[in-house]
Amino acid sequence: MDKKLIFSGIQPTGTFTLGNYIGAVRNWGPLQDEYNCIYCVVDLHAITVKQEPAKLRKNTLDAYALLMACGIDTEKSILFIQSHVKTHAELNWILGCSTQFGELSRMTQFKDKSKRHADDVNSGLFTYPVLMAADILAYNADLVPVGVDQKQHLELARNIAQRFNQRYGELFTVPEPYIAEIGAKVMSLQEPTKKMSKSDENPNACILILDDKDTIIRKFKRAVTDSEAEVCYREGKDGINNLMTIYSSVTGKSFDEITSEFAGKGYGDFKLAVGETVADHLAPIRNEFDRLIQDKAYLKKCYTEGAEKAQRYSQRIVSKAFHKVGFVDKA
Ligand code: AQP
Repeated sequence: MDKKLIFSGIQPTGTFTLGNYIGAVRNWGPLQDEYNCIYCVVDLHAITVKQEPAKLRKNTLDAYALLMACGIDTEKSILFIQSHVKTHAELNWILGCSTQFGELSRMTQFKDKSKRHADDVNSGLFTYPVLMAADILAYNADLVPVGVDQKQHLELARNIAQRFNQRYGELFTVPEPYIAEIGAKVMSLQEPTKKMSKSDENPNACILILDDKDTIIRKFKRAVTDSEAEVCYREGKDGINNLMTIYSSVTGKSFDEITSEFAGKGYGDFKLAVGETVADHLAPIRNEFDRLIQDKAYLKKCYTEGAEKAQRYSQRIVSKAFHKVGFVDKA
């Protein structure tokens, strides 16, 4: 039987956080042996909030190299930059005409981001999930590994695919989410009821995967917890629950094992252990990133080849969509 197809993307809106890593990117590498994988840096999505052009260009290259440093192998997977492949924007338009205003208005990410960026509630921010549907459907992906925060967008992509298929005849695969059991939502270290985000203005709120060891330990030491002193996973202990989730997903230990390990010890010991473990886990990624980012020619070769493969792959599906909606075929 043919291998199933995986698609996922990440925005180059800053260095990846530990949330991006644990909730999504870390799982992408191991999937390459079992599935055909297509991954991309979604720079078109990034400009739905204001970006400084030079910084966006740098962040995009960094994100590409970081994905490689996290284990994406360009010999096994297609890895490319979204704006290099024109089918995404083309299919975005077609799918936008099969998406209702009301559906988009219900998206919680739009509500959150339009509050956070109240001076720039642009139409790209509103139609972001349509472009995300186009990213996925242009490849007829079966599975989409994402963090829990993207589940609602994926539901919408499924609805859009079904609606198009009903209206114009079968074309799109209806994709399934692929969500990690532990760490699907890593929370802010400063406000543990809020998800950890690259664009958080408080640098202590998130661990960046390129932070050095001292910085990582310092941020964990400052993490907001509670006034008890018991390391256990319980409702209401949001800060500790988050640290336990992080520790568990990096060490593979269960919550019970973690509770036993820190029985009789204070939060200080626990935070230090989490910090050291995370820093040691991320060190090889930082080293590999430092090596890759020096070699711009190699990166260029990889992303150029990746875009060519992605264009060829998606063009077949998007041309069929053009035909189905009634556009005259190009000679
Ligand atoms: N805190 C998180 N916990 C688990 N998974 C997360 N993801 C994001 N934050 C967490 C997952 O990371 C993947 C890539 O996300 P993205 O960059 O495309 O967009 P995002 O979800 O908007 O991520 P950020 O970090 O919050 O970016 P900004 O601040 O720019 O909006 C997705 O699979 C996402 O689920």
